[in-house]
Amino acid sequence: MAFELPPLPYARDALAPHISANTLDFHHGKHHQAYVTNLNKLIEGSPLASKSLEDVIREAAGAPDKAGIFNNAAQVWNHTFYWNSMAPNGGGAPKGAIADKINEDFGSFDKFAEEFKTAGSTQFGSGWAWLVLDGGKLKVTKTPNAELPLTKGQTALLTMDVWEHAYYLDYQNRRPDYIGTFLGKLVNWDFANKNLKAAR
Ligand code: MN3
Repeated sequence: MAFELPPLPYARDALAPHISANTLDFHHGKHHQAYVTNLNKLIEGSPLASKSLEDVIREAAGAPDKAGIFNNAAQVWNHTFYWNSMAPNGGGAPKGAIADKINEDFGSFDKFAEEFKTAGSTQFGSGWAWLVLDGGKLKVTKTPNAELPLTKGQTALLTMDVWEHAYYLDYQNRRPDYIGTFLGKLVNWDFANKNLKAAR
């Protein structure tokens, strides 16, 4: 079974004006689709073709001859996770278990937000900012290119794409504005709560 591009969990214009339908047309319809297409080509006819996406990522991670497979498989996973990390009318302070855990592990929501903004804005070049659960504690991390928490023994709770293709059509070079909007208007705390519950 070849991997397929999952549909967006909302309409293409549902995140506007914060992220435009034009950005989602390219980012989901072209970039995410290309990772799926490339992955399928790279694993066609190999034993990896019958494995789960997570198992493909684990097997390809750190194997120099499988770098292309890792990059495309991880980017398929990362983008699906990213779409779900946002919601129409999202953003702002969290509620529920994730709110309590953020207060416990970061001291306050503002401190978490500051760390998350710093991670996103200091990731040089392409990559991702994450909220993860690591050894029972919440942490903010950043990863370059396609790298992801799965191969580091961490559970991802939220992610923000900071590749230029994620924001350039709407924000041009203003990455900090995109990050501020992600936290203020887009972040899907229900998804983070669901991931936290599943990890406990
Ligand atoms: Mn992307």
